[in-house]
Amino acid sequence: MKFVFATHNEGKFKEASFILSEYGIKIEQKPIKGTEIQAEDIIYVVKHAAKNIRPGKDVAVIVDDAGLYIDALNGFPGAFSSYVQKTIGNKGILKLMKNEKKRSAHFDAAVALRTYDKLWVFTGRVNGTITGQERGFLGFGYDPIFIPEGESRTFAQMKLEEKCKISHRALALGRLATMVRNIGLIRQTIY
Ligand code: ITT
Repeated sequence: MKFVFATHNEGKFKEASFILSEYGIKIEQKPIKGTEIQAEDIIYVVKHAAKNIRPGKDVAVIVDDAGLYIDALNGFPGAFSSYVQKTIGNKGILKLMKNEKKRSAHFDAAVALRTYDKLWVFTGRVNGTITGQERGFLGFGYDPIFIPEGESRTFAQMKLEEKCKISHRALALGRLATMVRNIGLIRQTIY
């Protein structure tokens, strides 16, 4: 089975490659994602995108949609994280959070696996807090303003391997990979 990871986002692809390689799954990047609708629920978004992809019998396509949910902003930007990152960006978010004492937030990831005749969705969440200013240059997107629970560094101050031990994406893809192995979509060789 060939695994294709449908995204335009290079950072996401690098993380997914690392996470899934730990489970013996190799992926190829393709900038296809079906039609992406704007909806409040990332599970719905990912399901819709994956439904519109029709892979051949020997291909499985993975679609990933993620969002940052800030409690003091009632869950904003959430499912609209992509648009908000492109428009006001991290600086805009920090401005909205200026003087805000409540800094709690979480990242959610929803990943869909689409085969010729089936569709599965898995999710992952990481809780954390929003910083006062951007910190770090690694990662992508909102990483410089998010500190995961139990850490003092932002995701952008962590190496990819460190972020990928605890991230929303690692949890969701870990669940996907476990299912893939359980149903035998790939066969592991045990020496
Ligand atoms: P594709 O739709 O092509 O996969 P995208 O960047 O639009 O790429 P999403 O809609 O899933 O992906 O992401 C929403 C926004 O959240 C986007 O601006 C990302 O940069 C950001 N984002 C997603 N995962 C993230 C992560 O692990 N760390 C920081 N920011 C992230």
